[in-house]
Amino acid sequence: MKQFAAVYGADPEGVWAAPGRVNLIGEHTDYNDGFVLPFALPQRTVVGASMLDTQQWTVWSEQADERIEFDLSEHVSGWGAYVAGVVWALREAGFDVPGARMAITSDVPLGAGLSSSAALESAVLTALVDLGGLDLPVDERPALAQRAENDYAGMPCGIMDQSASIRCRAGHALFLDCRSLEVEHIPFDVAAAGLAVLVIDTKAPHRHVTGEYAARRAACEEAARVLGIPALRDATPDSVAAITDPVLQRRARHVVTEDQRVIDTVALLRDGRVRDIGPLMTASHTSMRDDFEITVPEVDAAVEAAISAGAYGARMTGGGFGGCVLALADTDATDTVAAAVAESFATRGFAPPEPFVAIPGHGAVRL
Ligand code: GAF
Repeated sequence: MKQFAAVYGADPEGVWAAPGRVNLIGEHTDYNDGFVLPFALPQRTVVGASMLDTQQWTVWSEQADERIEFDLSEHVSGWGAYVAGVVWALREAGFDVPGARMAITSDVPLGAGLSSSAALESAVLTALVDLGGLDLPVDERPALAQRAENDYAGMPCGIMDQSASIRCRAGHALFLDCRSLEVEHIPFDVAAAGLAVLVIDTKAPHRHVTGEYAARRAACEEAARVLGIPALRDATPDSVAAITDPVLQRRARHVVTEDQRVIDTVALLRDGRVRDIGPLMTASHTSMRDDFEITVPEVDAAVEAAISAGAYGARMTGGGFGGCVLALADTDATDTVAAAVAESFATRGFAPPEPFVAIPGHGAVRL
């Protein structure tokens, strides 16, 4: 890895990579013990690393253009929290983590809702586990990376993004049961169906993301408490209809209907009916807009323009309050859809969106 050699004057012992993700459907269901269906992107975070014989970590990031050093006595903030958080979480789990020098580079867009932080955590985790020969099975790694983000970096996320970055397979979407952590790799070869998933980065600045995310999570937990169930995974449309607080009822209704949409999407994909998932995607967006209230004008405009231009379905992906929209369209219609969104944005005075076609990639690997 040329960056490692440039910073440290030697080749790394190894190079590891972990991808960003888009979520096809199943938003804000993960921390409700529900279902999600993400796939990994080809864009990924790459970590070159070598062991040190002291319990110290030196980390250089190309994107941050910064080199940090820490040991076990310090709490690191900023981008380094995702690295130091992984070291901390591994130690909390009882592992003897090796000290290391690392060089990190990434082409996962930052702050676009494509899980750049999960990609960083997952790449660092995979590197440290391999370097140290730690006995941590792959299916137990996402919870550890999530712990780094929850308890070290302070973001109360669910387990979807780290699971996608670590467990996805190329050409497949990951059907994850966030309660049992069982996965099924669902073939998702959209190109073979003459289709494409267009990702449109709306470039909308994220507004109050962590606070609003935590508020949604708290509302879901409160709704489950009111219903006397462990998590909203266990609610039904009828039980949700009986919640008297109108806001809690809407939040819970999103989760219950969204879980069902994931299950319905998987059933259609198993039948090879890719085009037919479009209406479920659009219904998911409507639910996020009206019931969960996590969309912003830019993502609503992008969804509307994409559908008017012929997309079979479109929805915001990720935690919300900005970020990216997915549109499912015929392969030869993606330019038309992208142009329609750009025109809509120009008319409204929004910054130009950035579209790209997403190909389902592979989870974390040693290169
Ligand atoms: C963010 C979180 F990190 C995920 O855990 C998930 O809750 C998602 O928002 C919403 O589906 O990406």
